[in-house]
Amino acid sequence: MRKSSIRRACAALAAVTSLALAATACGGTTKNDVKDEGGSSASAGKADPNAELKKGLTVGFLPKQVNNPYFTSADKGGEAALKELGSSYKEVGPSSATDTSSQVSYVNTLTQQQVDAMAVSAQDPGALCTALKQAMKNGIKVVTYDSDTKADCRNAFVSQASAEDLGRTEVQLLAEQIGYKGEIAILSAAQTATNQNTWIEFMKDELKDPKYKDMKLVKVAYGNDDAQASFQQTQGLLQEYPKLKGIISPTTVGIKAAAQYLSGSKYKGKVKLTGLGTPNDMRKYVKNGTVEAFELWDPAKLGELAARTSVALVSGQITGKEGETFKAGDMGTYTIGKDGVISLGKPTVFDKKNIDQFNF
Ligand code: RAM
Repeated sequence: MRKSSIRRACAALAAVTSLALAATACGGTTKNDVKDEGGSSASAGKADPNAELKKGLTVGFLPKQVNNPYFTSADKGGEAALKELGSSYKEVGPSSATDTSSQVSYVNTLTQQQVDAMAVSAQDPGALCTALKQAMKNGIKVVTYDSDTKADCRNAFVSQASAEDLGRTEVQLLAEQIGYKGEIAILSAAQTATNQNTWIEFMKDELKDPKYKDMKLVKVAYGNDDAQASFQQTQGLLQEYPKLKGIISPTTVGIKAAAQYLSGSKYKGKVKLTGLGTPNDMRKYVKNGTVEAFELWDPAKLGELAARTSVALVSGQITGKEGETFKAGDMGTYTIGKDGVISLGKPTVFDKKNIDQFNF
């Protein structure tokens, strides 16, 4: 029996006390009790690709932010997949994308509740590490999705697309729209967000190419995935840089708020806007000429893949090591890449020609 009462007590203790205290109080824990002591690089045991998928599991989803439509779609995808697989879903999470301490508490709660796996979109790369490692010590499989932590703080990361592709293509999209000339700015989410910061690094690298020599990145602003703050940051950017030619907002909350601001201003159609948005949020701004093109993946598919990865880990089909493969239902076969990263696929670019074909 995996969940002995001793383990449950130790898990609860460990989640609310320091590691050292829990280790002392629960001393004598055998290697079999502690299934997995580390993340992707340190996962114990060997994968058995033919292992049967377990049923009756509970997987907890912990998004960056619960009241963000992007995560509502993503987590619904996870919920539907778990239902199909005969397991249960639960969702917990903060309402602000900058409430890292709440995210830590939610990890501890899921650990105390002895879920079988948790799927986490990290607000901050390092802040959750201690809590996530504690969860793994208690035999809970940890998958990050959308926004990663450090590689040794989880078993696998389900990534939306190649971070490099996303960063570079957003610069390419904007460059085409502004004719490779002029001042540009980035409107991001939280300053600590692993996913946005990784993409921004690739944007900066892309801008080093001589073909962008007449483009200048003047500022990276942060709207914290808050609609009002993102709206105000957009307004502030245009006040500070009246010659601004374009904005990249690699966040669904940010791009929507920026589009809303531009659409009602004298800058509509003149200051170009691209980035990552949902077709449903952006449709009206594409149709009214505020936005030409932007991109995204299907959030529900990301959530589905996070759920299927969680169940494959708990079932022992994979451990998170590079090269392991597993079948993710109708989504097909996925191979784990370097550092335990599983990539959903390529994003879609939306514009007025194709936007009506999508409903998310
Ligand atoms: C927001 C969040 C999320 C990001 C999307 C594109 O909803 O910041 O983490 O992946 O935008």
